[in-house]
This record gives sequence, structure tokens and C-alpha cells, in this order.
Amino acid sequence: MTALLKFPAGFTWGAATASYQIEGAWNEDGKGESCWDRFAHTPGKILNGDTGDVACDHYHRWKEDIALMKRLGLKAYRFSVSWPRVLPKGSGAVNQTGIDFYSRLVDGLLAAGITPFLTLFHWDLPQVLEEKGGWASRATAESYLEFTDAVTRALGDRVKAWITLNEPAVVAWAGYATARHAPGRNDYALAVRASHHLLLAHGWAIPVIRRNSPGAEAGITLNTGWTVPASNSIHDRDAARRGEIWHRWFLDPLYGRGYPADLQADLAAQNALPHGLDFVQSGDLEAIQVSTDFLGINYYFRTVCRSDAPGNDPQTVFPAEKNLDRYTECENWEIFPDGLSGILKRCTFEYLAPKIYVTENGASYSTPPDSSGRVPDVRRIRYLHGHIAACHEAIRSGVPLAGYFVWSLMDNFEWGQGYKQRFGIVWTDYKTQQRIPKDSARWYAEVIQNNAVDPFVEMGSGSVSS
Ligand code: IFM
Repeated sequence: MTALLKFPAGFTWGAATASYQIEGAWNEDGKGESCWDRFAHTPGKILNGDTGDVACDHYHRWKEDIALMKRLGLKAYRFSVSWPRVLPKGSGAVNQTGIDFYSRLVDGLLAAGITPFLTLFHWDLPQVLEEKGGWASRATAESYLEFTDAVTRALGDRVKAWITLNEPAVVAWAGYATARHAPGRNDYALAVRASHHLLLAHGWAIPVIRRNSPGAEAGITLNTGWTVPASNSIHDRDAARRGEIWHRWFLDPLYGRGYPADLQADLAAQNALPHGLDFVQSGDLEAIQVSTDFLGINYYFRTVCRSDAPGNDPQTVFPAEKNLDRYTECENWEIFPDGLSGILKRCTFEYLAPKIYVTENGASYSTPPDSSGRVPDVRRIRYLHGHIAACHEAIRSGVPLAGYFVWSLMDNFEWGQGYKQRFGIVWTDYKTQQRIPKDSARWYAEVIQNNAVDPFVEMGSGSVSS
């Protein structure tokens, strides 16, 4: 019999979600409009005209969702707070009903023995703030402090793990440069300003969290793909270097290195820095490099980069033959577990992150329930297995990895792709709101129970009832 790949005692096994993707109740109980409400309500922005108006109706079904998490044996649950539910106008008066919702959720999780990991901002900015410039405006970072103060004052006695921001690169680049996400702006110069104000918001928030939630741990979550050149040619290698803007632009200032000079030059060449770094004020970089307790890493796929000529935008290359054993159902998301161990090592040995959580990892496959009501999502099990094994290998190499959160607890609103992409280990029937644990949920429950994975994929029968 082959020995199991054991994880360290106390390893945090969890699942993650985000407010706009699951809550619904978009205009109930005093909640204000978010930039994602506005974006999704604008025709043509989201596939099939889907919106998060109802999503998984978690706002009303949170009790049964906690019961489900308990049945899966989750040790931790990562969720986010909807800023406009708490501060409908972005700043100023607190909506107590909104705070009470999260307070009940936290109490319910603790009663079920599940540790809450709370993300303060996972993309649903109050629309009123967006109208004043959104993250391209420094004032948004100031309002974010009010929001952080309100949430940490209310929940800081019970929540002991805080994540300031989820994937600031996606907020900045997809929201302000390429218009793929809310607020749908198409201006690289705005995106760079947004990236700075997001990082500043993070830096300013950490001392507030420390004050209102003594003894808690706090960090930030970045999305870090694994970017490699298609060949050893100087141009391809340069394309891969430029592609690293998604994570290096954020990791470097967070870990005290300031904004990387080479990426600044790339941005200037794209006219994205028309006035240089004029938005960086004295003291900002010191605030951003504030010491944190952990780094959150979201990892899904690798990117292979090619450039035909110097200065060309990095091109992403994909093998001519694509299949679902090599790719998930998200277009061009190549399955590459070694990229996860690679980025974990890089954050450990190059940036000296003191502790790391994989705060998201998972795959979109739309395998539906079969005639017996079972969801045999074998590909997702393979995907998760490969990446969890990569985490194990990283730990053996010295990475201080303390936990792993699967994305996602249940199928939910996948931003521009609406409900087409299904990342859940639990099937969501959007007509009835029934939740059905997929085979991957049963498999993951066994991993948690054993605190280990088999070195080879095992499609265990599991013991979770639906
Ligand atoms: O659904 C998203 C999540 O909100 C942020 N990280 C990536 C996931 C899959 O695209």
C-alpha cells in the first residue's frame, strides 16, 4: 500500500465564496447598489444577461449552507462582505441590518466549528463610490477604511482571519483597463492608478484590523498565475516577463521593493503612465509594505507567452489540440499543478512571505446530475488532487503553507460568464436552489477527514449525504 501524503497537523481545509457571487438579495434590507449590480443590469455585459440578483440565494439560505459545510467537514469558510450591504452609500451611515446578517453568519459558523476567513473586499464596490471615480480615485481608499473600521468593530471579537482584498490585479486590469469586469472602463492609465489605491487601501486597513481585532491574523489575497515563455528566445522570455505584471506589480510593493522599474517602463511605453507615478504620495509605499501575517494565493492555470517582435503585447499560446483532460471549461485555462508549487516557492523564497494560504483553487466543469441525482465530476477530482499534491510537495520543500481553500463551495455567479461556468464542489440547481454535493465534495470530505491525499487519484465513495 502506498503511503498517504499527510499534511501538517492543524492544516486549514476550507472552501471559498464571495458576496456578489452567492448572496442574491441585491436590493433587500437597506443594501445599496454595487458596481456589479449596475454592470450586470447593463445589457450586453454578462453572458446570457445573467445577474447576481438572486444567485444562490445564500442571504436567505445561509443556515442550510452552514449545515452543508459542516457535513463536508470543512475546517474553515472564506466568504466576503458586501460593502454596500454594510455602508449603502459607501461611507457614512452603517446599515445595521447588513452588519447583523454577517454577525449571524459568523456566529453560525463558529457554532458549527468552522473558522470564518473574512474577505473585506471581493469586488462589489458601492456604485455611489464608483460614480465618484471608483478605485481610480484616492478617496475610495479612504472610504474603504471606514468600511474596514465598521466591519472589524462589529466582528473583530469573533473573526480571527482577515483578508483585506481579493485579487486587486483583476479589479484594476479587468475593471479599468480591459472593461471585462465592472465598472467596465477601458483606460490603462486609470487601471494603474486603481492598482495603487487598492494597495494603499490594504496598507491603511491592516492597522485598523489590528486595533479592532486583537490577536487576529491579517493578509491580502493575490491572483498569481504561472507565466512561462513559449521558447527560449529573447522575445518570448521578454513576453513572459511582461506578463508577470499580474502579480509582480503587486507583490513587489507589498514586500518592500516598490513598483518594479521594468514594468513601469512597459507601462510608460503603453502610455499608461502619462504623468509618471504622480499618484504615489509621500508615505504611500511605506503604508503598502506594512507587515502582514500571511499571503493568500489564488491559483488556477498557467500562461505560456510568446512575442513575435520586441514590444508586442505578450501573446498567449495554446497547443493546437485542446481537450478537457488538459484544460478546464474556462477558455484557455490550462491545468498545470506544478505552477502552484512554483508560485508558492517563489513567494516563500523570493518574497519571504511568512505564511501562505491557498485562498482559491478549483476548476469549472459543468458535469450535471445523472439520472440517480449523483454528480460524477471526475475531472474536478483529478484537478483538485493534482493541486493538493502540489501543495504537499511545496510544504516538503519548505513553503509555510497553512491552508487550502477550494473554489468554490457551490456553483455560483461567475462574473462575466454568468452561470455558465460551474466551479462548485456542490451543484446549485438555480431553479429550485437545491444544493447537491458532487462526487468532488465527497472526495474532498475524505481528504479533510484524513488530513491527507493518496499519491494517486482515488475516487472514494465518501460519506456525505445530499
Ligand atoms: O470566481 C472567481 C473568484 O471570484 C475570484 N477568483 C477566480 C474565481 C474563478 O474565476
